[in-house]
Amino acid sequence: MTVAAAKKPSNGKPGPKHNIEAMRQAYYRRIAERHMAPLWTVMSSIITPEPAPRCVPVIWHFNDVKSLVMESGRLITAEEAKRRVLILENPAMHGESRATDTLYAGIQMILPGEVAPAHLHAASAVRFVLDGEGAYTAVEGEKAFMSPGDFVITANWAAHDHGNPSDKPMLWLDVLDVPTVNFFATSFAEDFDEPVQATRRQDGDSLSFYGSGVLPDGTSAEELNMNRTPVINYTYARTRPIVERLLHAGDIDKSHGARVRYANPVNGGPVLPTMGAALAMLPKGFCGEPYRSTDGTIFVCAEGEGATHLEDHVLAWGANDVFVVPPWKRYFHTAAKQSVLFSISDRPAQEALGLWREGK
Ligand code: 1HN
Repeated sequence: MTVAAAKKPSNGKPGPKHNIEAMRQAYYRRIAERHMAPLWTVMSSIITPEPAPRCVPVIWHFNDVKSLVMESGRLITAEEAKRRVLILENPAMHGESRATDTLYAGIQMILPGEVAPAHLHAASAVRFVLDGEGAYTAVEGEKAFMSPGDFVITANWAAHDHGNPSDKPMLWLDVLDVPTVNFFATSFAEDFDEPVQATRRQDGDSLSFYGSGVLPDGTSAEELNMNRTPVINYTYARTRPIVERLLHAGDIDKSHGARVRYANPVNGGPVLPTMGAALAMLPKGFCGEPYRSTDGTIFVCAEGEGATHLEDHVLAWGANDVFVVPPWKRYFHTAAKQSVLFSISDRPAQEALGLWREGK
């Protein structure tokens, strides 16, 4: 029905229901042509009373993942691919390269003798090592030789390349803030001048200089206030004994177990402004209290066996399985064996914006 055909109410008030509805629809079509829309038809879907994430709970079991990732090694080299990665796609967002609403995740594999050429970009990356020994990530001239459980950081605009001088393939989980960077339309990227960066520091220098209770003399105020950590590798060899100590000390959070967050050792802040990570040890038989928070979280089981229970899902995990807990979904962990869970989320970004919230 056109506007002309809709009967005009004589008293100036809205007319019979069918008339007013037809008039509204015609009006909406007219304003749409001018790139406008009525708020009152969408208000409750854009201002939801509670978070309405798109991502759903999902788990990738390492046995499947490893054999499929290894197969890619026969199809393309790391050099041709630049990064030989299988993206972990959230089933609710196929084709969008997202594990959660705000985070990208993938499994990267590098074969003995391969190099993944140096580049740099606005997105920040973290890696959690799953399998192999002795491949490295070079970040701004420091090669971090990696072992399973290591947590390696490539902050935004830090030049980075990977190489594998060992005799075993290495696999790791990459998590990047790519969807966040692209939400703000702030992506920039460049290839580095050389495919392999010249080594300017020894493996472990960044930890030794900035994460050992001393600081290089002359560390500037600017370096003290950086919004990202100067440490590029938080090794499992150092962090695991700390959560074990917490466990033995009885310092066990009722929901999260004996947990530490990875911190910028210079100022206590998160490792990156956009992403924060934690490592937790759950004692055998642990049954956590339900918890929820607004940060969508990617977990990796570093050791052990257990399950994460959500309202309508049970994610049963073992070593190297990767799984997603969506924002504001209530969950609790159970551990059949003593277990270690690594987790990463967008919590620092939410906190910086005053949005982060947690609850039972
Ligand atoms: C990247 O630079 C790496 O450097 C891995 O290893 C995964 C996914 C999207 C964009 C850049 C890497 C990536 C990535």
